[in-house]
Amino acid sequence: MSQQPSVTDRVRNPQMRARLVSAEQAAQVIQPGETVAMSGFTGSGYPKVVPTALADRIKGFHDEGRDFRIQLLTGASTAPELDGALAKVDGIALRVPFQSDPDGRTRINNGSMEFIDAHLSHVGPHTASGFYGPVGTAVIEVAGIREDGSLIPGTSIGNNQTWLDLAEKVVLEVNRWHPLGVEGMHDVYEDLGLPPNRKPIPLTSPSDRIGSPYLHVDPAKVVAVVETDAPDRNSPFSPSDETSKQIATNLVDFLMHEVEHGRLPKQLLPLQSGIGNIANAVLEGLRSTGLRGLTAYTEVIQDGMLYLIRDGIIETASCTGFALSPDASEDFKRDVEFYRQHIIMRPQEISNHPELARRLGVLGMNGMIEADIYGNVNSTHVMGSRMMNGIGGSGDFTRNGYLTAFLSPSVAKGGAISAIVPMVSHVDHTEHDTQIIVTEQGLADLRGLSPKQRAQRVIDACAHPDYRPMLQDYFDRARRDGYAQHTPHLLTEALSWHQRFIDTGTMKPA
Ligand code: 0RQ
Repeated sequence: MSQQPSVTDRVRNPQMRARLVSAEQAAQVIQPGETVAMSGFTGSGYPKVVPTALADRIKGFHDEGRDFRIQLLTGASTAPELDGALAKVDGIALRVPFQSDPDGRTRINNGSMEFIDAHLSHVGPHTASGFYGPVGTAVIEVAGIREDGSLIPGTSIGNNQTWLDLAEKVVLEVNRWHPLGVEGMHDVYEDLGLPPNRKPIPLTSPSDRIGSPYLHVDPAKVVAVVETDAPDRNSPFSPSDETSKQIATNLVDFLMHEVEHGRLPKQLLPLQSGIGNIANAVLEGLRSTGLRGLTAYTEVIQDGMLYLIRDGIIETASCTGFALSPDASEDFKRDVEFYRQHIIMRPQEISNHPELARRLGVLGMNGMIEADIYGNVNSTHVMGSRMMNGIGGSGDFTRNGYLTAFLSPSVAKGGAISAIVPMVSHVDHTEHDTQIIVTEQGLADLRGLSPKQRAQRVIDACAHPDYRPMLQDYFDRARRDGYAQHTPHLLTEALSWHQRFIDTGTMKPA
């Protein structure tokens, strides 16, 4: 029988050890109506047992006909044990700033849960400025508590330092699942301040370390410490399909063309990559280019990026969290000493900082729901109304990066929806920010083009052949009959494709 490691391995501070309680006891500190700030970023480093115990407590209240809902802040999306458990019992009145849980999505879209979809770099400073009211309790997962009471972060940092600073009460979940070898991988820069007291952030390369490897908390605020041993969400990746591979090929060919023409350096620029199969296919595609010594300045490391680090193609990656499959997660844990030399985890205010994205010249690559012919992009809303996940970090990087691309299959739902439309049904990224649009059909480089030039490029390069003639017809008639000719539109028709889908189940005319 394997010997259970002693509590002192992970909770080395005696004062904190004295606060060890069960998850159920810890959940008692959270009161109805509180704003609760939890750790967690794209399914990594979120508390695993207190949220579930809180959900049970909330259900008990509801069964007795009593109100109990909270305002929930996190870094980004979490997992079924947190977002899922609380959404299922109708325990969340307001959610900020990003979530991808199916039950949460249903509640947001049936109107029973409010959701504020915020740029991830904004959430910490906006909470510190009081935009979301006072924070009652912070529930933060860590890998360990040191003798001096400082905290060893786990697989994400997100807004944790801000939550620890702002909350009245703090609950810590110490999770043995995190390898102790993560100690030293983090770089918590705390000197951010708010206007008018902000200073330049002294970071000039993705590999710079400018802060402390530890999180800090006033021990007097720590009301409960809970031990856990549970894995991050770690969902498996399906292998890239032909469409994702073609999108990746189109983008990678373009990047190599830019290198050949001296518009990008041989090591490219610090990569920022969204998550999902297309992003993974792009990272895979970079492997075959022969490029080495790359860097990443991104928010999430997923499988493709981890393996580029393992194989020496990416030298340093800066992030705030992980989104790994079970296999990649095992790889990370097994070789954590190696990865610690190549990965730096930072607060999301730093990983997604607009000024740093601009100065480092990030090369951004994110998914989208739809783009219009002029280059406006919708990352969040299906048919203008139904929230998918949220803007996440896509705006932080798109507005401020050096070269930024949006990637999507040209059609969705078996061809019933065109991802290229006359006018987007919701705008997250404007035509002023969008530079490159890529589908499996091709790539439109919109830099240096006027609106009408952009429209023709997007129709020719990116539209699916089933929709290309319809888009060309719309554009031609808008140029002939539109109110004005700078950005020609036919306003009564501009959103008619979306209405047709709602009415008939397809954007294609009968
Ligand atoms: O729906 O799951 O029901 O089949 O959207 O689409 O093609 O699998 O692509 O997983 O990359 O997601 C924009 C949602 C794309 C994502 C979005 C439907 C499609 C499918 C997923 P099903 P795909 P992806 C880093 C950066 C915003 C946040 C961001 C996202 C589902 O990339 O959330 O960039 N981005 N963060 O069928 C109706 C359309 C559609 C559509 C796709 N035009 N109309 N449905 N779908 N296009 C990470 C963080 O910031 C944390």
